Amino acid sequence: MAVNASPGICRDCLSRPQPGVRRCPACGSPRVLHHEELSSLAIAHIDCDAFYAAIEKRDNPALRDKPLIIGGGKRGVVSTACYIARINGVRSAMPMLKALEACPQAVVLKPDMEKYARVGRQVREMMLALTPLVEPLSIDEAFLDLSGTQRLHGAEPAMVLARFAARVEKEIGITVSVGLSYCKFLAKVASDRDKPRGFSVIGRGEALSFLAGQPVTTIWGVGKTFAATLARDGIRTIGQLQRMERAELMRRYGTMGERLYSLSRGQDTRAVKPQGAAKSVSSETTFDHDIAALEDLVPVLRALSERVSARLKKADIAGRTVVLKLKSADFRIRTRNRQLGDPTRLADRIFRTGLDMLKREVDGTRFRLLGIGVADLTDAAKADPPDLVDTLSHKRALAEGAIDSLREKYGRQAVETGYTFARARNARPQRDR
Ligand code: DCP
Ligand code: MG
Repeated sequence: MAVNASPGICRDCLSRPQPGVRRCPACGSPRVLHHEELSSLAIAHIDCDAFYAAIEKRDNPALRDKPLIIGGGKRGVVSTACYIARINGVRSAMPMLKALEACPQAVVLKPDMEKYARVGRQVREMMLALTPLVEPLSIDEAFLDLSGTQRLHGAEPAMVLARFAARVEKEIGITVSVGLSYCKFLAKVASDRDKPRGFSVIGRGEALSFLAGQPVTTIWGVGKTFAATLARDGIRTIGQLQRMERAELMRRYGTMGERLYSLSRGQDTRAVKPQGAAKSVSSETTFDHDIAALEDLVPVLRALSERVSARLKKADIAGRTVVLKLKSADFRIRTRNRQLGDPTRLADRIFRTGLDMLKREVDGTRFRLLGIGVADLTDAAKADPPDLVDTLSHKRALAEGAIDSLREKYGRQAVETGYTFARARNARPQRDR
């Protein structure tokens, strides 16, 4: 690391040790944070440590030094294990029997969800006191965007976060781990790097070299299956992705290739979206009779796409990911999604993307529900750029604008497109989300 020009932060007494000083001169703590970009990074991911277990230990100090497993209940699996139990090999989602084989001396408690939700809300309220831009991901974790809050807090985001972590310990009695970076992807990766009671920073300057050594599964959205696909192509590390061209990645992996390209280079422009902001706009319908045939599903899909589009246009927003939802006669839910090159609010693009996914799902299965929607919402400014959309769909976009204005004048039924005209006779009224 290069020379640290700015002072560090003592995570225990919150003083500012001089650059490079490892042990806090004020309190003697070794938990001193230094990073060259400490004063400029503002996107954080905060995740509570061994959340359920930490709450139970707080409420019963006799459990403090014992291995503790929260779980059992209906599914018979581990919800979480404290870090002592983890040393013995216990993991979340492990069958309880296996967990107790690994750690027979563990204390097991059934989850008390109401209590955990209450603590989760408390933590969230403390986050909201720092910035309105808090995006919860689950009961115990959230993204925070602290850009532009320096004057309000009289300190840079890193210090605000260090104070926050100390305050959660003191006032709520559990610990958190903080990841600080310039984008969501790396903030989340960072928070996981130094658990528990961690504070990890990934700056712009080190993003590429840090990522190069990571496995592809570090990338958001790369699960076991996709990692296996990449491994078959000889790709195991993010460094390998960094050396590939965008076109090559897109040719091989479609829209996922685009994500591999940008995230492998530490490029992630997703904004922190506060709670309450809509996450998706969708519309779905349950049929009176189950439908298996594509030609019967298509008009429904078209009508639903138009509803979604109308709501996007009204709210002046657009979505970058099209989501298809199907429920089969035996109540199994399938969702498929596809990311577009640019956000859209056009019924035609939503429909065509949905149709493409729908075609792959039609295999004789009888469906009782069909839904379509868009996620990854953005404002409409960047939606459907005419120069990037191919000429044909540009014409369709213009036609769609014309249809919209006619409908505005004369009502929805005034203009039926070829698809909705044949609207399935057996669709019930739609439900919007
Ligand atoms: N949880 C669960 N089942 C899982 C994973 C998690 O019930 N398979 C619950 C229990 C956790 C809580 O959600 O306490 C938060 O999930 P995390 O993945 O953040 O796990 P922990 O907070 O327990 O541990 P860590 O310190 O790794 O964040
Ligand atoms: Mg957690």
